[in-house]
Amino acid sequence: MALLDILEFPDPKLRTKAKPVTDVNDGIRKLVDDMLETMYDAPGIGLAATQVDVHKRVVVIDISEEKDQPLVLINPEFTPIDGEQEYDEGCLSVPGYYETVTRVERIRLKATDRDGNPFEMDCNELLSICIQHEIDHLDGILFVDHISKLKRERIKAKLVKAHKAAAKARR
Ligand code: GNR
Ligand code: NI
Repeated sequence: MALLDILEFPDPKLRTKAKPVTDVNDGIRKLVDDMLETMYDAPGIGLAATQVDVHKRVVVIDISEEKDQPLVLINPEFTPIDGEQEYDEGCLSVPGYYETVTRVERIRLKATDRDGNPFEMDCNELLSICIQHEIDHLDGILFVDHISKLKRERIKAKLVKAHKAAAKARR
């Protein structure tokens, strides 16, 4: 297992559209294990491969209190069922910032598990939010794309400044 580096906004690599996984093999399972370790270490409730600069459609999620219910989603897709919900979202790629995002409340998820078996499930509440947030990452979309341009540009400027200060401290 290994901890992976997480890309941060406004890194243009976060805009890459991830490619479908054609074969769930040991290389994909190694990526999944490294992503789970990275997500639990961060800590976060989800992580998309895009965030660790791997442009394959792989997501890990664990919204459980005990952090003992990992969910592995390969080639995830969702269809909206109904409703809308607002939630103060954060993102490991936008550290320190939280903004209210409106998303679909209930969705039907279709994905493949770590053994290559397809499955479907209906999701609501936080799990639904997290799945939509992670699938956005695979399409190069961040939660800040769902808020006003003014707020997004403010967050961008602050993160660029923080990245410059961090780079300077490292020299
Ligand atoms: O850890 C995370 N928390 C979170 C809170 C509200 C909505 C979405 C999320 S996902 C985020 C981890 C992350 O950045 N996943 O891509
Ligand atoms: Ni995120």
